[in-house]
Amino acid sequence: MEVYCDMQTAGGGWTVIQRRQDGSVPFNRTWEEYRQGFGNKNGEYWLGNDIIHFLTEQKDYRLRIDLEDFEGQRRFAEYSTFRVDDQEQNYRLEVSGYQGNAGDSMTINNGMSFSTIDRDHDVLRGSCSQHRGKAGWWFRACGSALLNGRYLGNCGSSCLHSQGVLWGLMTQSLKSVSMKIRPQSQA
Ligand SMILES: [Ca+2]
Repeated sequence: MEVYCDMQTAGGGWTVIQRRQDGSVPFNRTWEEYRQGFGNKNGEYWLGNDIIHFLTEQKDYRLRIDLEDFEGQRRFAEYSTFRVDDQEQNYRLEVSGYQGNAGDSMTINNGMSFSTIDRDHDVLRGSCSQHRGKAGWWFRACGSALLNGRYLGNCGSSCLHSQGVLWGLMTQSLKSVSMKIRPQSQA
């Protein structure tokens, strides 16, 4: 299994589990595709829920999210604990210990199962995935931040923002995002 490693950001040693940067890879995917992973390691991808589970089961991991908008504004969010359960538990998310300057848009998803367009595990009657560009995510309700939304590009106010790539204090659909993990024991 090949993955992209970020050896520069905040001490390096990060395994990148998700990356968006140009919209070349669609993220409106099925449960099975999110399970296996998709995209390519030198560009945009989702590593795959099985692998993310496998990694985060072996050791205690932290999560870092780096974000950039089309005006060059860069922010980050870090979580001291990040773990994803197996498929039997619908890849339930455990996340806590926010720090950063991007705002905390993940703690609200703590304890939620993963949802996709074809498997709805959010708390609402409808499908948040359907409402949010058919993305896969640990939706609780449909209004949450979403890093696997549609890559809308630099479309300003003409965008349907609710389906975009959105996070916390970043008000536009984002230009680039990466989610990366590193063992807690690593400095
Ligand atoms: Ca639902």
